[in-house]
Amino acid sequence: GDCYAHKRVRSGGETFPSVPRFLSTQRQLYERSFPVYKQPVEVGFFSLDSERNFFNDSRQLRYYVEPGKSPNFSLRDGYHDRFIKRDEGVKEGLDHMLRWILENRTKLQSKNSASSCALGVDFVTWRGHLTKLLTTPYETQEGWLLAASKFGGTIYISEVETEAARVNRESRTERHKEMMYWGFKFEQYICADDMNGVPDQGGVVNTNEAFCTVVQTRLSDHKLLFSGEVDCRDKDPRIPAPACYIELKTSAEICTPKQRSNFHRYKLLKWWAQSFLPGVPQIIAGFRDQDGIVVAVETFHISNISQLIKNEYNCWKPTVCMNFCSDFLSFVKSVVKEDNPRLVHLFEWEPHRDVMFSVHRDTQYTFLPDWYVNSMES
Ligand code: 0WD
Ligand code: CA
Repeated sequence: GDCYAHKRVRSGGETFPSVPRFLSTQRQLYERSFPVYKQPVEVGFFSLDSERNFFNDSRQLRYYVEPGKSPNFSLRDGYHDRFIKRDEGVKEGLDHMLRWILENRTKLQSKNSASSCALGVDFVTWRGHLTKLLTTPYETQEGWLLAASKFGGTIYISEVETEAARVNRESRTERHKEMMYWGFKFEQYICADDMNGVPDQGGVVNTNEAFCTVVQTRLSDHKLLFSGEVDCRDKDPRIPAPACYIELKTSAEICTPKQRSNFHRYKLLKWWAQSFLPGVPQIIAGFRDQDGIVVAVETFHISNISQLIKNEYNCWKPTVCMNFCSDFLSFVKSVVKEDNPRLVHLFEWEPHRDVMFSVHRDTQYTFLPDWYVNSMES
């Protein structure tokens, strides 16, 4: 018969009336049929300019200009003299998204008017936080901390930097810092500011600038509203968002079967998760050598990635990623019951462990700003 001790459980530690205290991240628990994931719909967008000012428009949206198969871009160019880096010590939390919500709430409310809660969605967060959830069952290096607060019936989820991530950030080598620039430089080589323009390869790279799409969708019974940064779009104005968007990536050139296998097993998982969530259909990847020269450019269609990886032994599965995310959101809903913008449940996870949480009232973890709470309540 059943031996409970040998059964694998997704979540447990219940005390009456059944609030689970942890959530397992073991892959095999999430190998079931693919959950419902509605086609993401773009409900809006916003821009952050060179000084990180918010604009409720698409002024920072750029246009893709095809680079050709082997373009010889030097990604090191401009690192010392034409690079303005965003201050990563400034923690913005969900603020830009909240600003967008305030300025567009009538649009959202009329769209979701049948719903009981104010915004008509269960969760508000950044796309990047959801990407971390999708990849959790396969992650062995980096843990995460996600703060959650319920306000007006919606649960807001905002990342908190882990100690380990802070130490890593503050101890990057000069080489690593330069390599982080390479991805932004690649964008500059193939993006134009105007539909009929050409890339300005001699311009300044400023990582304060961003264009973000805001999409609405549903995962199982979780209505989601999230925003993600988009690198550029196809020039053809007939393609609607988010199908017109293109994600740009750089990666080390692949020279050996081992490197190809690692690329499929680790990098494609992160690339797939990030673009699948907002419905971005393709990735343009620049493969570069040790000296930061782009030696090849390849297109990856998100819908083909799961086929590409099927030959890898013991590889990641999209269904595990999506089912884990869905179960995590159910877990959060079961834990975060009190509607209170100053109350934070801090969900924490370390590789090879279960997801746990702790409770914080009116502490430094409170992240919904007064300007947002007051404005939503009036
Ligand atoms: O303060 C924080 N802890 C975070 C802020 C964490 C995650 C995101 N953000 C903000 C950023 O300010 C950025 O404007 O959200 C925006 C992007 O959100 P996202 O799309 O949800 O983030 P993600 O999918 O992780 O990253 C998308 C792109 C990255 O491109 P690549 O190709 O490397 O994945 O956004 C950029 C980066 O170019 N990016 C950031 N830019 C500034 N600050 C950050 C960040 N912390 N994280 C990613
Ligand atoms: Ca990118």
